Amino acid sequence: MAHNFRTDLTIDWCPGCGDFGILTSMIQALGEMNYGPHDAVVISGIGCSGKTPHYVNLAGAHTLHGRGIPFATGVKLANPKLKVLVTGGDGDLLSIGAGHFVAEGRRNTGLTIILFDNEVYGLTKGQAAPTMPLGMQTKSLTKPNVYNRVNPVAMALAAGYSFVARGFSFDTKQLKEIIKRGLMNDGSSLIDVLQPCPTYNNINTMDFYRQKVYKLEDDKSWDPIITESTKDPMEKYRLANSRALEWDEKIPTGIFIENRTIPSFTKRLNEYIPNYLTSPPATQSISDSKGYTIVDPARTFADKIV
Ligand SMILES: Cc1ncc(C[n+]2csc(CCOP(=O)(O)OP(=O)(O)O)c2C)c(N)n1
Ligand code: SF4
Ligand SMILES: [Mg+2]
Repeated sequence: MAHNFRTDLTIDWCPGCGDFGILTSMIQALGEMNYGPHDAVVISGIGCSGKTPHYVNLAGAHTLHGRGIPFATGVKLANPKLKVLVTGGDGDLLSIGAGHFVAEGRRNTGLTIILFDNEVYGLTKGQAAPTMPLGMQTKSLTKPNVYNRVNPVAMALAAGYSFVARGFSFDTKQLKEIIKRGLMNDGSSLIDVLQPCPTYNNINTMDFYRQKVYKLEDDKSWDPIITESTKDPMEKYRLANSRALEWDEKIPTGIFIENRTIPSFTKRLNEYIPNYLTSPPATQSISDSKGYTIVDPARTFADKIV
């Protein structure tokens, strides 16, 4: 029987919040990938977005603000067969967690990161998040924003994520397909999701996005996939970057880059640690039948002692 990916917990997001569409898309994507309860986990930081693991019927962890990526990296490295999803806000992933966000692109560990992009710190009552443009003033701010914004898609392309995409929380059909493609990627996937926060952000509303978003895939010549036989990968990056920077008139959604030539971090580790992928840490015993540890630190670190 197909696994039911929704827990029966009451969801406490505000009415009209874009988070609902993201959760629906995630749950549909997990179902259509035919995963079982032991195939995937969901890890989050702190924020309204951080509550997502409670609503998905999988193992998961609601960790610390900004620390979803390092926690998830540990999970993935211990058990590379798992699909590890990270749900985080624009504050969580691009402010306090920005260093981890960049490092994860360089590693390409194999995480599927879903960025809940509402331009505000929703949970803490609407302060300006790193995706809010300079000078914008929502109803939750006493003065216009004094910071300039970062563009998560351009940042992910620059950091080296092998799959970079953007969705809109109220286009669950497109978002579900993007999440499935991200989950199929062996390396790390960044999915920026435009998400209204009707409680604190009265500017980036559902109608605001509905009028601006367009789909990259509607252009039949759009081809974001890079393989070993792609003649000019740099041209694909140039095109992806220029689309990523579009914002004022129209906002593109869809897949910007899917680079299948970058080896995942777990494959790279396998070059250094014999049998890492065939017997990763999660499959190894750490205690005897009585529960006593069988790990011998002296033996583990023998070759490190000088
Ligand atoms: C170390 C630390 N600093 C600050 C906070 C307070 N805090 C909790 S959530 C949050 C921001 C949430 O905004 P975002 O990540 O965009 O998520 P959203 O609520 O918008 O989904 C902040 C600053 C915290 N919990 N821990
Ligand atoms: S505060 Fe904003 S982001 Fe948080 S649940 Fe409410 S509408 Fe959604
Ligand atoms: Mg936010």
